[in-house]
Amino acid sequence: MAVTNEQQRQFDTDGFFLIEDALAQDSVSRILSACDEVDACFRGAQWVGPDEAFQVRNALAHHEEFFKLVDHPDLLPLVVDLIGCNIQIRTSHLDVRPPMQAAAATGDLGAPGSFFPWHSDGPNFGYPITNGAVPFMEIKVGHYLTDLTEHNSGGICVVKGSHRLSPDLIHDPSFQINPEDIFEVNVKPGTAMIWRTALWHCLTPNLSTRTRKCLYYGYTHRWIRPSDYMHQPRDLLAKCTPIQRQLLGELGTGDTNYEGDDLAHPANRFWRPQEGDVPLEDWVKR
Ligand SMILES: O=C(O)CCC(=O)C(=O)O
Repeated sequence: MAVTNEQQRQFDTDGFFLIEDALAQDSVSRILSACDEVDACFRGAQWVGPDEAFQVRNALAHHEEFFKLVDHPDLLPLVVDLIGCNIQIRTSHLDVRPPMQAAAATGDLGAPGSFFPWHSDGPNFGYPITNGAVPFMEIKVGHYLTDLTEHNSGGICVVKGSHRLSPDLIHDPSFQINPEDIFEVNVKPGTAMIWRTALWHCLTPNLSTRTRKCLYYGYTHRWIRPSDYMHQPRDLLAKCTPIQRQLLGELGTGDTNYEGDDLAHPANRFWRPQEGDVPLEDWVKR
């Protein structure tokens, strides 16, 4: 529907691509205010100090501005093109990273034991490794809301092409990441990154004077369980469109008969969707 040949090539080869101005500046400003509201609400309650990095999971349920990004009209078509239509959100998170002391920049980028070591995303016990790599399980859309154009401003770094390697190598002391493969995501506010979460990633220290704020939305196949929720709050689901309901892990019809009526042959409708369960499928066909 939407992905260009060049984006697809970058996604397959490097594991990610960037979209400048994915969010307009007025929208970035509104989302930044939402970040501050959510931060004010959760940080104190979790005893996190004002200078410490802070994360809120299942962010989409905590502010209307975060919820709106679930089915962004320009980005969702890219996601669906890349991973398919039988998908849901596994996780959504807000990450807030205040400036750090320069001492935090000593040591190697992403070293084990550092403030943010190299890793790829996955559940406890890991994703299965198939032919030496993680099968294509998940995409994240990262929204960068603050200025990250300077080196060491707390931006994410990814290792190009690392989705084609086993994450076990991250912990192999004899394996050296080629410095030329490390890409520091130095971007303007409003830029989005679409990436495979099997990519190895870490963060640079935030030695800028600005607090870095960003949001992530991870989309995965619906036969995988979400990590942030089993079911989203009822009041949130009640206001969803069928597509939003699907993305929030429910059947698009709103039906709660998840296994069908055949007691002898129950069939989970995430695995075997019935008519209307995957509204994104109809949307693609339109
Ligand atoms: O960019 C960040 O602050 C954290 C990114 C990350 O580690 C993740 O999304 O898994």
